[in-house]
Amino acid sequence: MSKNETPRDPNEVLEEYEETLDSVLAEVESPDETTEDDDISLGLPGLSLGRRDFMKAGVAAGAMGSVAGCSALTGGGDGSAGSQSTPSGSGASHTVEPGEHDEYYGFWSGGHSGELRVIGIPSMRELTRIPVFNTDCASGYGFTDDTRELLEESGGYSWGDNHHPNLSETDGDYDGEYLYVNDKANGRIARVNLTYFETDAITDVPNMQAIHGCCVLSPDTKYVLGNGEFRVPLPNDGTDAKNPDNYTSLFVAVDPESMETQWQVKVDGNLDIVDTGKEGRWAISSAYNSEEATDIQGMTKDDRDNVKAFDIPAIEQAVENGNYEEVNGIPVVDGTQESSLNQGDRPIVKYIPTPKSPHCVEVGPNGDYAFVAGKLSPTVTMIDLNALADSSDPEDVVAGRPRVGLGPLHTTFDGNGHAYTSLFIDSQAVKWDIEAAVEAEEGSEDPIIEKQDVHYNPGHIQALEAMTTDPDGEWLVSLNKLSKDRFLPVGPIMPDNDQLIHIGQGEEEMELVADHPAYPEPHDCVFAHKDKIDAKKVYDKDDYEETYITEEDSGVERTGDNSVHVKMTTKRSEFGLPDFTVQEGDEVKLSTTNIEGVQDIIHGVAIPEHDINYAVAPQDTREVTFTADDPGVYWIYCTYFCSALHLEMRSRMIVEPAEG
Ligand code: K7E
Ligand code: CUA
Repeated sequence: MSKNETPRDPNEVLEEYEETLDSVLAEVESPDETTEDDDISLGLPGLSLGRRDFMKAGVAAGAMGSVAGCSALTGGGDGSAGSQSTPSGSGASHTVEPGEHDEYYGFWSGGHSGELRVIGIPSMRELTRIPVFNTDCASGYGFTDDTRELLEESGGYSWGDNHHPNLSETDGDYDGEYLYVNDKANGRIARVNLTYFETDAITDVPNMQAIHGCCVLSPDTKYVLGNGEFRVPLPNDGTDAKNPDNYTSLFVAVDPESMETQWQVKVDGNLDIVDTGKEGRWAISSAYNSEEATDIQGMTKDDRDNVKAFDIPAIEQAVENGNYEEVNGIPVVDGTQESSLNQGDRPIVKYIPTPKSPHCVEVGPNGDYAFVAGKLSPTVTMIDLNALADSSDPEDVVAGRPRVGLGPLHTTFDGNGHAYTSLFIDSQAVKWDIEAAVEAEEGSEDPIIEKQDVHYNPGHIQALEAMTTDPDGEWLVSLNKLSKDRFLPVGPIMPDNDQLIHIGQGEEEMELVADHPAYPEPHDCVFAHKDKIDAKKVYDKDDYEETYITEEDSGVERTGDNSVHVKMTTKRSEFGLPDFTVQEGDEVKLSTTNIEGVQDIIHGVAIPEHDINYAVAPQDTREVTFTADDPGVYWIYCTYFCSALHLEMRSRMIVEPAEG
């Protein structure tokens, strides 16, 4: 909007949004029908909205940033369906006493913050953060030589948008080795080493722009798989830029060890989220743009989109037979509907028609069904993975389609026959019976057991170890996009709200137990029992490449006319060198080893006015290379409060003026 244009009435904007949403939800019967029961007063004189409109208002409020009267939400409500208080309930406690440990690790994607967060369950305490696509001042990730190179060699971007964290699996269970996560923004996949909780590899996947869906191929992590969401020309080099018909979406397989791109499959429409069956054969991807349009009206035009079922061994066979085109060094297999590879009795990609613009795919614990949440359709489509191989009519593979509520996005499982689906528009978690949904007619609400209000507009929903073959039940987290009135106001950019819900073993009612504000913006999370992760507390120097430095090694070595290598140790409470001298213009390589063997004694190496600060954990060695441009004295100091003499833990870098 230009400066002198009159700002629009927020209510007008809201109305316009509602009209758009109504038009895309046209297939929902009587969408505006509300009952007495559902009425929620907004607390504004003369204004009363139905439950559905109330939640929609929430969505629009988030998009617009400000809506008059939004703050009145706290005063409103008649205590019915939208009650915002925490229920007294059955007394399920998520308290972890001081000094006690959580039962589970939760790994949260950090969205466009680029980082991951590690949160203990059930306490919801934040344990640490793992920088992945961002730089991080506290750890020095992106500042030390190895981590800076990692970011530079994977594209040199300063941010990423991680959505889907996945733990490596052996025999369908978490093996605690690695976590893989996508970067939606720049088409990358990163790996985090769970021995040290550090990012150790990032692959910039060729030919793809937005990698949205990301998962590992169960049961043994043969590949890390990624979905291309944004259609782009192939190759995206300026040709066909104005010809969207020729854009394409790719599905990619990355090797989990080498992190190299193995092959890609080109499809019709686009690709959104992906999960795999439990037997290593099927990867199921949702999609929302079978129209292949470039604007929202076009993308939501058709009543059907296609879920794609990738037959992994069939694709591998095609690659082996040389049935591909090589683009930027990667074999790209043609998986479009017209492709000859899809005409025989073993097509490489099956296209399964699904109601309008579905969102997520999650495969249930026993691997029988893939659950495709409708997003714009109020249903979840269950795809029978056992029927996929032999069925020629794609409709035959639909095992059930319960009507669960408005805006279903994601589904999770308790391992006791129940599915839990997040309802973005209704702001609820709905619990339903999987087998009852198979028995029931399409569109039936009978399988629904219970609905729990959440606050507000949930995206992912995740129960303990729900992505393994043997989920643990007990706790579920609803990752809500908006918190609105749930926390003290902190300015217009409000936290998200991750809510902890007790589900027990599925026999009890769901109970909301805790709100947890989250910095923007988590999408998904994954939980592993603490016994499955073996995090080291001290580095093993055999695990890294840099040369370990002893106290005797501390010193300055001139390595060229304009370069020096400074080596020094760190320990309580001194650096290996009280001072060192370099010449103006020298390229300085500074190597530091923390020679302590005691856990939790970290030293920081900060150099003022040189943009350098990094952590060195016990027995770790880190290197940083920089240019000493300005003559002068620079106090190097320790940034981790390591001892009573921490403030005295200093060294001096003296930069002598160049001669002449
Ligand atoms: Cu639904 Cu990127 Cu998994 Cu966000 S995605 S919510
Ligand atoms: Cu070392 Cu503070």
